[in-house]
Amino acid sequence: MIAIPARPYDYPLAPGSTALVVIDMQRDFIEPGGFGASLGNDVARLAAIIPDVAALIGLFRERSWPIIHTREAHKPDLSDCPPSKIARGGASPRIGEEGAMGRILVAGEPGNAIVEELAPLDGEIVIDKPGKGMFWATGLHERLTGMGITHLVFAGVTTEVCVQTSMREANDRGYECLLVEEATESYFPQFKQATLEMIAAQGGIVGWIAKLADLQAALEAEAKTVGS
Ligand code: C5J
Repeated sequence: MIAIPARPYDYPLAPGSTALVVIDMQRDFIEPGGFGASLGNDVARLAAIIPDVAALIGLFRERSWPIIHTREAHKPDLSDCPPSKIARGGASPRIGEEGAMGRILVAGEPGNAIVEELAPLDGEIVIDKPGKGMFWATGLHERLTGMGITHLVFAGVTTEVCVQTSMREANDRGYECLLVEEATESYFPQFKQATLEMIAAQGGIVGWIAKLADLQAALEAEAKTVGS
Protein backbone atom coordinates (compact mmCIF):
# COMPACT_ATOMS: atom_id res chain seq x y z
CA MET A 1 0.00 0.00 0.00
CA ILE A 2 1.11 3.56 -0.66
CA ALA A 3 -0.29 6.12 1.80
CA ILE A 4 -1.58 9.12 -0.16
CA PRO A 5 -2.26 12.21 2.00
CA ALA A 6 -5.99 12.73 1.57
CA ARG A 7 -9.25 13.66 3.25
CA PRO A 8 -10.65 12.34 5.59
CA TYR A 9 -7.41 10.36 6.20
CA ASP A 10 -4.59 8.83 4.11
CA TYR A 11 -5.79 6.87 1.06
CA PRO A 12 -4.38 3.32 0.98
CA LEU A 13 -3.44 3.08 -2.73
CA ALA A 14 -2.81 -0.50 -3.81
CA PRO A 15 -0.28 -0.79 -6.70
CA GLY A 16 -1.32 -3.55 -9.08
CA SER A 17 -4.98 -3.25 -8.08
CA THR A 18 -5.54 0.43 -8.86
CA ALA A 19 -6.98 1.96 -12.04
CA LEU A 20 -7.49 5.57 -13.08
CA VAL A 21 -10.97 6.53 -14.30
CA VAL A 22 -11.23 9.67 -16.44
CA ILE A 23 -14.88 10.62 -16.69
CA ASP A 24 -16.33 12.27 -19.82
CA MET A 25 -13.50 14.65 -20.82
CA GLN A 26 -15.39 15.07 -24.09
CA ARG A 27 -15.67 17.92 -26.56
CA ASP A 28 -19.46 17.83 -25.90
CA PHE A 29 -18.85 19.12 -22.36
CA ILE A 30 -15.65 21.13 -22.74
CA GLU A 31 -15.72 22.94 -26.08
CA PRO A 32 -18.05 25.67 -27.34
CA GLY A 33 -20.96 24.23 -29.36
CA GLY A 34 -21.37 20.99 -27.40
CA PHE A 35 -24.00 19.71 -24.98
CA GLY A 36 -22.64 21.67 -22.00
CA ALA A 37 -22.63 24.93 -23.89
CA SER A 38 -26.11 24.23 -25.33
CA LEU A 39 -27.38 24.15 -21.73
CA GLY A 40 -26.03 27.67 -21.21
CA ASN A 41 -22.87 26.76 -19.27
CA ASP A 42 -19.46 28.45 -19.29
CA VAL A 43 -17.35 25.60 -20.65
CA ALA A 44 -14.03 27.41 -20.04
CA ARG A 45 -14.08 26.29 -16.39
CA LEU A 46 -13.90 22.67 -17.54
CA ALA A 47 -11.22 23.24 -20.17
CA ALA A 48 -8.98 24.70 -17.47
CA ILE A 49 -8.41 21.30 -15.80
CA ILE A 50 -7.03 19.61 -18.94
CA PRO A 51 -3.33 20.07 -17.91
CA ASP A 52 -3.94 18.55 -14.46
CA VAL A 53 -5.90 15.62 -15.90
CA ALA A 54 -3.06 15.10 -18.39
CA ALA A 55 -0.53 15.09 -15.53
CA LEU A 56 -2.58 12.49 -13.67
CA ILE A 57 -2.88 10.32 -16.77
CA GLY A 58 0.90 10.66 -17.16
CA LEU A 59 1.48 9.28 -13.64
CA PHE A 60 -0.52 6.15 -14.51
CA ARG A 61 1.02 5.76 -17.99
CA GLU A 62 4.56 5.97 -16.52
CA ARG A 63 3.71 3.03 -14.27
CA SER A 64 1.68 1.11 -16.88
CA TRP A 65 -1.28 1.12 -14.50
CA PRO A 66 -4.71 0.71 -16.13
CA ILE A 67 -6.62 3.73 -17.39
CA ILE A 68 -10.34 3.82 -18.18
CA HIS A 69 -11.80 6.70 -20.18
CA THR A 70 -15.57 7.13 -20.23
CA ARG A 71 -17.78 9.00 -22.69
CA GLU A 72 -21.41 9.88 -22.14
CA ALA A 73 -22.68 8.56 -25.45
CA HIS A 74 -25.93 7.28 -26.94
CA LYS A 75 -26.58 5.03 -29.90
CA PRO A 76 -27.45 6.92 -33.10
CA ASP A 77 -31.06 5.64 -32.90
CA LEU A 78 -31.24 6.87 -29.25
CA SER A 79 -32.69 3.51 -28.20
CA ASP A 80 -30.55 3.72 -25.06
CA CYS A 81 -31.67 7.24 -24.14
CA PRO A 82 -34.83 7.55 -22.06
CA PRO A 83 -37.28 10.17 -23.38
CA SER A 84 -37.12 11.82 -19.95
CA LYS A 85 -33.39 12.52 -20.48
CA ILE A 86 -34.02 14.07 -23.89
CA ALA A 87 -36.85 16.24 -22.61
CA ARG A 88 -35.13 17.37 -19.42
CA GLY A 89 -32.53 19.82 -20.74
CA GLY A 90 -35.11 22.19 -22.12
CA ALA A 91 -32.57 23.88 -24.37
CA SER A 92 -32.12 23.41 -28.08
CA PRO A 93 -30.36 21.51 -29.56
CA ARG A 94 -31.23 18.53 -27.38
CA ILE A 95 -29.60 15.09 -27.20
CA GLY A 96 -29.61 13.58 -30.70
CA GLU A 97 -30.15 16.89 -32.49
CA GLU A 98 -27.51 18.58 -34.66
CA GLY A 99 -25.15 20.88 -32.81
CA ALA A 100 -22.01 22.72 -33.86
CA MET A 101 -19.97 19.48 -33.53
CA GLY A 102 -22.50 16.98 -34.87
CA ARG A 103 -25.39 15.27 -33.10
CA ILE A 104 -25.35 16.04 -29.37
CA LEU A 105 -24.12 13.16 -27.13
CA VAL A 106 -24.29 10.61 -29.96
CA ALA A 107 -21.49 8.04 -30.27
CA GLY A 108 -19.13 8.62 -33.17
CA GLU A 109 -20.00 12.29 -33.64
CA PRO A 110 -17.06 14.76 -33.49
CA GLY A 111 -18.38 16.42 -30.33
CA ASN A 112 -18.64 13.10 -28.55
CA ALA A 113 -14.89 12.46 -28.77
CA ILE A 114 -12.51 12.92 -25.86
CA VAL A 115 -10.58 16.20 -26.18
CA GLU A 116 -7.43 15.82 -28.25
CA GLU A 117 -5.05 16.61 -25.37
CA LEU A 118 -6.36 13.60 -23.37
CA ALA A 119 -6.93 11.15 -26.22
CA PRO A 120 -6.80 7.51 -25.06
CA LEU A 121 -3.80 5.45 -26.15
CA ASP A 122 -4.01 1.92 -27.56
CA GLY A 123 -4.56 -0.52 -24.71
CA GLU A 124 -6.51 1.93 -22.54
CA ILE A 125 -10.15 1.08 -21.93
CA VAL A 126 -12.79 3.37 -23.45
CA ILE A 127 -16.37 2.99 -22.19
CA ASP A 128 -19.45 4.52 -23.81
CA LYS A 129 -22.02 4.97 -21.06
CA PRO A 130 -25.66 5.93 -21.67
CA GLY A 131 -26.14 6.99 -18.05
CA LYS A 132 -24.45 9.45 -15.76
CA GLY A 133 -22.83 6.59 -13.83
CA MET A 134 -20.13 4.41 -15.41
CA PHE A 135 -21.58 1.05 -14.33
CA TRP A 136 -25.11 1.40 -15.73
CA ALA A 137 -25.41 -0.74 -18.90
CA THR A 138 -21.65 -0.90 -19.53
CA GLY A 139 -20.40 -4.23 -18.14
CA LEU A 140 -17.50 -2.33 -16.56
CA HIS A 141 -17.75 -3.94 -13.12
CA GLU A 142 -17.20 -7.40 -14.60
CA ARG A 143 -14.17 -6.14 -16.58
CA LEU A 144 -12.60 -4.47 -13.54
CA THR A 145 -13.24 -7.54 -11.39
CA GLY A 146 -11.59 -9.70 -14.04
CA MET A 147 -8.55 -7.39 -13.96
CA GLY A 148 -8.29 -7.62 -10.16
CA ILE A 149 -9.01 -3.92 -9.67
CA THR A 150 -10.11 -2.96 -6.17
CA HIS A 151 -9.05 0.71 -6.04
CA LEU A 152 -10.19 3.53 -8.37
CA VAL A 153 -8.72 7.01 -8.73
CA PHE A 154 -11.19 9.45 -10.33
CA ALA A 155 -10.85 12.53 -12.53
CA GLY A 156 -13.12 14.26 -15.02
CA VAL A 157 -16.34 16.19 -15.42
CA THR A 158 -18.68 17.19 -14.08
CA THR A 159 -17.88 16.73 -10.41
CA GLU A 160 -21.45 16.63 -9.12
CA VAL A 161 -23.04 14.73 -12.01
CA CYS A 162 -21.12 11.96 -13.82
CA VAL A 163 -18.07 11.89 -11.53
CA GLN A 164 -20.08 11.76 -8.33
CA THR A 165 -22.61 9.27 -9.73
CA SER A 166 -19.82 6.97 -10.92
CA MET A 167 -17.98 7.25 -7.63
CA ARG A 168 -21.11 6.42 -5.64
CA GLU A 169 -21.82 3.43 -7.89
CA ALA A 170 -18.20 2.27 -7.41
CA ASN A 171 -18.38 2.76 -3.65
CA ASP A 172 -21.52 0.58 -3.50
CA ARG A 173 -19.65 -2.13 -5.43
CA GLY A 174 -16.83 -2.15 -2.88
CA TYR A 175 -14.13 -0.15 -4.69
CA GLU A 176 -11.89 2.15 -2.62
CA CYS A 177 -12.40 5.47 -4.40
CA LEU A 178 -10.18 8.57 -4.50
CA LEU A 179 -11.07 11.81 -6.31
CA VAL A 180 -8.24 14.15 -7.31
CA GLU A 181 -9.36 17.67 -6.51
CA GLU A 182 -7.66 19.63 -9.31
CA ALA A 183 -8.54 17.01 -11.95
CA THR A 184 -12.30 17.45 -11.67
CA GLU A 185 -14.53 20.45 -12.33
CA SER A 186 -18.10 21.65 -12.48
CA TYR A 187 -19.82 24.46 -14.36
CA PHE A 188 -20.87 25.59 -10.86
CA PRO A 189 -17.99 26.13 -8.34
CA GLN A 190 -20.34 25.74 -5.38
CA PHE A 191 -21.49 22.32 -6.63
CA LYS A 192 -17.88 21.12 -6.93
CA GLN A 193 -17.12 22.30 -3.41
CA ALA A 194 -20.25 20.70 -1.97
CA THR A 195 -19.50 17.40 -3.74
CA LEU A 196 -15.94 17.24 -2.40
CA GLU A 197 -17.27 17.81 1.10
CA MET A 198 -20.05 15.21 0.70
CA ILE A 199 -17.66 12.53 -0.52
CA ALA A 200 -15.22 12.81 2.39
CA ALA A 201 -17.83 13.50 5.08
CA GLN A 202 -18.62 11.03 7.85
CA GLY A 203 -15.25 9.30 7.64
CA GLY A 204 -15.28 9.02 3.84
CA ILE A 205 -18.85 7.93 3.23
CA VAL A 206 -18.23 7.84 -0.53
CA GLY A 207 -14.42 7.92 -0.59
CA TRP A 208 -11.34 10.12 -0.34
CA ILE A 209 -10.24 13.48 -1.77
CA ALA A 210 -6.55 14.20 -2.54
CA LYS A 211 -4.52 17.04 -4.02
CA LEU A 212 -2.72 16.19 -7.25
CA ALA A 213 0.63 17.36 -5.81
CA ASP A 214 0.26 15.02 -2.81
CA LEU A 215 -0.52 12.05 -5.06
CA GLN A 216 2.45 12.91 -7.32
CA ALA A 217 4.83 13.30 -4.38
CA ALA A 218 3.75 10.05 -2.72
CA LEU A 219 4.05 8.05 -5.95
CA GLU A 220 7.45 9.58 -6.76
CA ALA A 221 8.73 8.85 -3.24
CA GLU A 222 7.54 5.26 -3.58
CA ALA A 223 9.27 4.91 -6.98
CA LYS A 224 12.56 6.10 -5.43
CA THR A 225 12.22 3.58 -2.59
CA VAL A 226 11.54 0.73 -5.03
CA GLY A 227 14.43 1.88 -7.26
CA SER A 228 16.98 2.19 -4.44
C1 C5J B 1 -23.58 15.92 -17.45
C2 C5J B 1 -21.53 14.73 -17.05
N1 C5J B 1 -23.26 16.90 -16.61
N2 C5J B 1 -20.54 14.12 -17.69
N3 C5J B 1 -22.69 14.94 -17.71
O1 C5J B 1 -24.65 15.91 -17.99
O2 C5J B 1 -21.38 15.12 -15.91
